[in-house]
Amino acid sequence: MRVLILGGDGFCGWPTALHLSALGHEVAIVDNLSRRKIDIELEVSSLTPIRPMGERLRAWKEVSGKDIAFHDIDVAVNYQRLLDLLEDWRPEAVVHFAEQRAAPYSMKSSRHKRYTVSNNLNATNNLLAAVVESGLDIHVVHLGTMGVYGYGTAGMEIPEGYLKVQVDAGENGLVEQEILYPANPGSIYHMTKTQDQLLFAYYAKNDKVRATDLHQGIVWGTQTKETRLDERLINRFDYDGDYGTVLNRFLMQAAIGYPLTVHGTGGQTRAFIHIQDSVKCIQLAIENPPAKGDRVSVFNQMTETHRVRDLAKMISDRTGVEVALMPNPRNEADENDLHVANQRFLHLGLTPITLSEGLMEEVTEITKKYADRCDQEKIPCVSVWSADSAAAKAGVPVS
Ligand code: NAD
Ligand code: USQ
Repeated sequence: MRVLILGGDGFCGWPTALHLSALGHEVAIVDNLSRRKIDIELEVSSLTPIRPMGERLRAWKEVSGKDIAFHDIDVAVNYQRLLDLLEDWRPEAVVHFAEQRAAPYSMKSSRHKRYTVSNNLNATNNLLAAVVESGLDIHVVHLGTMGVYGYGTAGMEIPEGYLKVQVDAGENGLVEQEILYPANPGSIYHMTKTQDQLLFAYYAKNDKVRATDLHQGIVWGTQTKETRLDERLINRFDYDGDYGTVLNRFLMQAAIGYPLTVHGTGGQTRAFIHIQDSVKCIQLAIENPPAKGDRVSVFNQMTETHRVRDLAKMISDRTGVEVALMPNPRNEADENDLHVANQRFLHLGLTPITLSEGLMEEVTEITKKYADRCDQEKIPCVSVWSADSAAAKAGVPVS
């Protein structure tokens, strides 16, 4: 299959491109390198020494004998170049990772909010409009987020995208409907993903675009089978207060003896998936497209849930590093339960990789190996959600 990967230079996109290429798919990458430019803005860099795109692709050719083409296109801005590429290369599937994905970055200032909204919504709308204008039958696979459901305790298992509801319609009795699960975003970034959902629903209904939306949990780990093959293929590892995600941050903090930065009480429960399973899920999604005319196919792309303080305790018990309870810079529930349905991927054959000593050890090894690249001043989360959480600006532990 010909698969175009938008955002193929990123943390999830790069290992996905290699995985699909290794399986024999013809792969091309589109990326405007905005994530690398944001590193320059934030004066931070991936803990792992990621190579420039040209070197990555030459190394992959040497290692695998396979070519991956690269196109430097801003899909949120350069609609015509995206359309020309679809018409010339005629992909059968497009995997869409090309969005600004950090909640803290999206909350830094009004400029960051506006950039995130404009980048993410235009990227998605441009892709869908270009698929329609090309007249090609292209399956669009989008990386969404578990965060579209919100993080209150739902009191039920979160279904895969759709919720059955019964409405009391008076004399018409009870009306049953299946609706998109009510959106409840916790940041401007998560809000863009809830709006992406409506774009997919609309284009699937109106233009019969085949669309799959993957509601992904927090991705942890860094290496996959393919990125391990050569140092030059190494994947990105974000550890800073804006882009670093919780489990990878804790593993990295433990490796350098930095107290684990738990926000608030650490009572937040979140969904997780290892990067190796993430690339496998994307493979399964492109191999199982919805029929033309179907509604958007939604999968919950996660394998396990954990409470933040439990993760911290487990890592602290393993390594002896202390836990520091920090004022929470976000507006989010202090405590929540989370139960998530993920049967759709399990039925397609996913055998989940769950948190294991071995995989945590691999992350620890990598973070130790590159510890000298860590700028400890970049570890605290200094992006605050509102004046209420401004006290957190100081980044001072409360215990
Ligand atoms: P990332 O920032 O590492 O990668 C995104 C890539 O897209 C970057 O290389 C960036 O340069 C590119 N990009 C952004 N805007 C673009 C544009 N307008 N035109 C072209 N390229 C553009 O992020 P990631 O961690 O790989 O996440 C990929 C996707 O998966 C995101 O949409 C994110 O919301 C979703 N996701 C990520 C996680 C996670 O834990 N990392 C979890 C759930 C969902
Ligand atoms: N947290 C800490 N300490 C830290 C960092 C985070 O306690 O040092 C807490 C946060 O307050 C939050 C939880 O850990 O309660 C998760 O934060 P995170 O930064 O790991 O994840 P999040 O902001 O939700 O975003 C990440 C990705 C995003 C993706 C999302 C999936 O950056 O692209 O959409 O995970 S999900 O969380 O399932 O919505």
